Amino acid sequence: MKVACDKIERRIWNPRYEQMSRDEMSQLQLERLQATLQKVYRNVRYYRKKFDEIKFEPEQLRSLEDLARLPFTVKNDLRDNYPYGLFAVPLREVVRIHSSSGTTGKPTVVGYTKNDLEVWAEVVARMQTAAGVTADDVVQIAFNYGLFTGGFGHHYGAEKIGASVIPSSSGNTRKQILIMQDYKTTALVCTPSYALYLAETMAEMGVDPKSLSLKWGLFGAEPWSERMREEIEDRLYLTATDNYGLSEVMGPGVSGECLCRNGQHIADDVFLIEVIDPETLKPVAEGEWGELVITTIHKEAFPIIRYRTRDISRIIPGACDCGRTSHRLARIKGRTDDMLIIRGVNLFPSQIEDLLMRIEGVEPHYQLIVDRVNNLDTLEVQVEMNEKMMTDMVKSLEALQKRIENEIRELYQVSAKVRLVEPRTIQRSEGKAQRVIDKRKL
Ligand code: DLL
Repeated sequence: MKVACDKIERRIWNPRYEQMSRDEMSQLQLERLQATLQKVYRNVRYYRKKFDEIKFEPEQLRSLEDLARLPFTVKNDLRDNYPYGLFAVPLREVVRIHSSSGTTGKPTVVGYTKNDLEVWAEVVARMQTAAGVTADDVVQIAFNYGLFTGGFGHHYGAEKIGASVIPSSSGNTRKQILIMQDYKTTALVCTPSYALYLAETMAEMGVDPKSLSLKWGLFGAEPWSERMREEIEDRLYLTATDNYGLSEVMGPGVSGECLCRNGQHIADDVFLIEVIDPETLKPVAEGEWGELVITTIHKEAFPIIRYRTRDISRIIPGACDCGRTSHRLARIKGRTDDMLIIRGVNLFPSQIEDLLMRIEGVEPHYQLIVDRVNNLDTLEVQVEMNEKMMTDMVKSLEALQKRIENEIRELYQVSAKVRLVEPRTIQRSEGKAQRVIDKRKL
């Protein structure tokens, strides 16, 4: 169910910042960047050392372009300074701590002052308003509440808007659906893969999604494709938007789509985003794809300078029809560390997803198994067939497998083996889906 962009009532949470002229915004960014650099130079030994090494003093920053002179910060720098080494205020002023575990090594720890929590709630309120949420909505937050930033991050934004918030957290899928029914949830907040899992469980329970009150779906925290959006909208009868963030720079709230759904609006007064070529580390041309590098310019406890996110996106040039003046991010294609290199060909799981979603007879549940056999990379795509396919097409299974294999080869020049598996055999996720099992790394 799509809402046409020109037919929607355009609510903007904070017109002063969301509709600021680009010149005024650049000036504000410069001032906030200068203040941030002063602060980290004074208070964080790690940054002082890095700046001293290149003989950079914060006063030397005269323009936003000068930021490119500074070194990057990477995840390992956070780990090396575990747990509090990069905090820019004494722990006494920190009122909240989150962390993200990742798959290897020590977790990364981030902190927030009272004011940081205010700013966080503010940017999330803007993003949720852009996605349709108002004080009249009942917002069910099915993200984990805990060290992960998804639950608490969305929670305080929705409360700030004045919506009725249901902190259902993740898991308990059947109970989530009962809550949705009984409490008349109008906005669902979770990962896109969990939204699909909810739809599937509804079908099992005999709950008709049309009988629910869902209007808005705010999905994020993992890569997903445009076709996955269509699938979720068709199954859940809501309007789905994408939103992005990461714990190292704050959590959800970095950017989010408005109902025009033509890129995610960045909270430019809080985050400075550069796009670089991950090989040369130089900025890409305007509008080109590359790795996002984020500097926070309005944080107290845990400011971060030129953080290499590993996320691949691009800035969409031009203005949005919604009236916001902010820069916009294209849908995140994936992470450089999730990018598969199969016999030299680069491939993101989201590209396979996009292809699979166009093929009749298969479900949007898939997993990619990568291995190395006799020194050659192999890719197996496991994808579930739907019930109908199971019953009436046993003969043509092989043909379908071949068809998908051919399409992958034609589109991405990768030879993959496709294995159609029975419905409900691929593990469902209550949070971020695991799309890739790379046995080469095990
Ligand atoms: O996932 C924060 C978040 C929570 C964002 C809820 C949106 C909604 P982390 O656990 O630190 O934080 O993971 C951050 O997840 O670097 C991306 O690789 C990925 N990611 C987040 N949002 C999106 C998105 C939260 N909309 C990492 N599309 C990021 C694609 C996303 N990838």
